[in-house]
Amino acid sequence: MIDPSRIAEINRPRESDHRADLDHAATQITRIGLDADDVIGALAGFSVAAPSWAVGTGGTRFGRFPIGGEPRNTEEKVDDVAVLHSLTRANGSISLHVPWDDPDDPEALRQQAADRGLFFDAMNSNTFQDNPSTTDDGRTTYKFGSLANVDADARETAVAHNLAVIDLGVELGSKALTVWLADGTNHPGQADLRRQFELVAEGLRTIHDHLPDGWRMFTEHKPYEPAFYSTVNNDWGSSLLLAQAAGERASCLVDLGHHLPNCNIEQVVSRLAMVGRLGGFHFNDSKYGDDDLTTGSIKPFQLFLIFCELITAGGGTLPDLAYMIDQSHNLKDPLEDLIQATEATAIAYAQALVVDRATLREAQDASDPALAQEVLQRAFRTDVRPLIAEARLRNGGALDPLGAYRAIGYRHAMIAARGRATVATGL
Ligand code: RM4
Ligand code: MN
Ligand code: MN
Repeated sequence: MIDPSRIAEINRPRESDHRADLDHAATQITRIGLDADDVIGALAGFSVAAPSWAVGTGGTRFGRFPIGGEPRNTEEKVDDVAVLHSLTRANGSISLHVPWDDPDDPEALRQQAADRGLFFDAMNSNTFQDNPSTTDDGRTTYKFGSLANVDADARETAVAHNLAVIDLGVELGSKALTVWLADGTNHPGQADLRRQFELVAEGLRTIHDHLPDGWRMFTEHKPYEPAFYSTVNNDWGSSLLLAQAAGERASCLVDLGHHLPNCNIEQVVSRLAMVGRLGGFHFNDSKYGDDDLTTGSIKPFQLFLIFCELITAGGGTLPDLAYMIDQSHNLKDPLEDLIQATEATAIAYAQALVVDRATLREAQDASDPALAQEVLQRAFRTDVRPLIAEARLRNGGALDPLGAYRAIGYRHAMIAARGRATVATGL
C-alpha cells in the first residue's frame, strides 16, 4: 500500500497546472449544458477490475521476458493491485483465474484484500489447460475439449472444476463466474459441430444451476485460438444462445479482442444490451486478433462508441456490469500497462458522458448525419483528462498515476523483495 501522504506530496507540484486544465475542461462541457461536477462524480464512481493473470509479464509462444519483482502467489498479486488502486482509485477489485490462483487460505486472502480496500470480481475457470491434479498419471483431460469433449469423464471434470471455482468464489466474496472455453476443432470433420455446441450448452446449464443466490455467470466468446478451424463459442450469436440455454442468470461477456477483424463491436454491445444479456467486458485492444494490447491504444474511437452504447443501454448512466481488463503485458511493466488501460477506459467513459445527447437525437430524428458526426467528434476530441484527474484526486489518488508509480520506485522495491527471477502465473 502506498502512504496517502506520499501521493499527496507527489501531487502537490502538479496542482496549479491541473486547476488551469480543469477550468478549461469544465468551461467546454458547460457550453453543451452539462455540469462538470456531475461528470466528475460519475467518473469518481467508476472502477474496472484488474486481472490477476496479467500483473506478471505475459509472453508469446516465442518467448517470455520477465521483468523481475513479479508476484509469486495470489497474495502478492493482491498487493500489486492494491498499489495500482491506491494510485488510480479506479481498480477496486481483482478478478482471479483458477488454478493459476489457488489460495490455501481463502478466508485470509479475502481479509487481506478487504484490508486493502479491494474485493474479488468475477472468478475465471480454466479448462483450457490440464490441471496438474487431474493428470498425475500423465493422461490429458482437455486435449480434445472440456465441456464439448466426447469423453464424459472429461466433461464431468470440467463441470466439477467450474463448480469448485464457484465454491472458492463464494469464500472470497465474489459474485460471478466467467466461462471462456477453448473448445473447438483444428480440423474439418474432427468433431460434430452441432453435438459440440449441445454438449457445451448442457454443461453450462449444469454449472448455472449451481450458482448461489445473487451470482451471475458470463459466457465469453472468441472466434479462434487455440482452436483454429472452429470454436464452439465463436461469436456473440453463439454466446447469446449459450447464455440463454444456460439460464436466466447467464449473460454474455464481450472481450474486445475476440471478434473477427472490423467487427462493429458497439453494435454487438447494443444488441446484447437490448435483449438483456450483456454481462460484462474484458477490455484490451487489438490490431489483428486476440492481441491483448493496451486498452485504447489502437482503436480509441471504437472504445468511445462502445461506452456511448453502454450509456444508452443504462438510460444515461453506466449499467451495472462486470468491467474488467484482460491484457497480456509482454514488454511493459504490467502495472504501468494497467495504469494506462484504466486511464484509457476512463477517457472513453468520460467522452461518452460529454456527448450532447439531445442534439444527437435531434440529428438522428432529422436524418442529419453531418450534425450527428459533429456531436460525436466534439465529445471524442474533448480533452477529458483533467476531469478524470480531478475524480482521482477527490478519491485520494494520483494526478499522474504513471509518474507517481515511477516516483515511488515500486518495481525496484519488488525486485529487491521478491527477486529478479520471479515469474507470475498467468498468460
Ligand atoms: C482468453 C480469454 C479469457 C482469458 C484467457 C486467459 O483468450 O480472453 O478471458 O481468461 O484468454
Ligand atoms: Mn478475455
Ligand atoms: Mn483473450
